[in-house]
Amino acid sequence: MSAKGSAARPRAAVRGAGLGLAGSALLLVLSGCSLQGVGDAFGHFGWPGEGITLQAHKMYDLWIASVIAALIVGVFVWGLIFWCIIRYRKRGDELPVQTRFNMPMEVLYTVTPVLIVAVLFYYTAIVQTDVDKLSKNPDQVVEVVAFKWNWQFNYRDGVGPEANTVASTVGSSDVIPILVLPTGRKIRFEETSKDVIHSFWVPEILFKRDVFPGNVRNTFEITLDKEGRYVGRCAELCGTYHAFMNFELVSVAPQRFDQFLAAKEGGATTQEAMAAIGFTGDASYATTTEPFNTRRQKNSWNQQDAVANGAGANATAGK
Ligand SMILES: [Cu+2]
Repeated sequence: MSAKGSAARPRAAVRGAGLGLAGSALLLVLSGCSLQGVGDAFGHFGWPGEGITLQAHKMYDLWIASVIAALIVGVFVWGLIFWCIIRYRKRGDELPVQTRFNMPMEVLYTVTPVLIVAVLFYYTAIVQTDVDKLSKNPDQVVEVVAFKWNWQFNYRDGVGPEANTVASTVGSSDVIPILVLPTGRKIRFEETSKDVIHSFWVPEILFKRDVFPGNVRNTFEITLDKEGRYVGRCAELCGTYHAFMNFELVSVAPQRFDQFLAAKEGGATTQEAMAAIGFTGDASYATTTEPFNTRRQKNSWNQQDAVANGAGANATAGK
């Protein structure tokens, strides 16, 4: 190999890597146009779905774009590995020079990951800041009160602990609590717990936040952009019946939400208020999940246990 040839090769490697990176960046920008389409085609790359809030869509796009970037880098690296294996395979017993090209290579594999991490960090920081943003005047404030093992949702007339509750809905061992909320409005959640740490989680919001006892009011905001009924869960192991601490989010058009809230403020029960906006009969109760009391009785061994111990789910849940 001539001296000229050996000098040209590292430059070619650096140029190739640069082209690869530029190509990756370009592809990433182009793919931004149809991240949803790419996600749909590949089962969202393990993400639960596109989500039902404006904030969820941003997190979804970040996830899909990051996976695409990781795949591009991965394919590029795999290509380099196989190229090296084939191009520099053993041809004789003579060892090649062991230190050739080491400086450019070391610079390359230090600078490239730092660049990749910096780009990922930049976009993550932007999306995180956006998701955590609180507006000055949210359209609707909901106080989430968690307790072992159920939920109470208080519709408030302002922000902070000093605001008043204008309507409220609470779950029991017989009825799943229903949280009706409007689409297209900024909804602020203020979370507080009566006992231990719980976690407020609707998978389709692609976001969950712990509910603390004491003076900490964990707060976040979302804007729903899709109507529907979605199961909500406690995502923090909080005790024996943690797994059954479900609720239902019912996302409706703003006009229907106003009717619902007016009915509640007028003294209607949650089921009556649901009926007032068209959810009559069984639809006035949760449709995505059922009370844990009922589920326990379906498991015959659980029921026998409960009877033998003289402590049914009812007795525990009521407290
Ligand atoms: Cu809990």
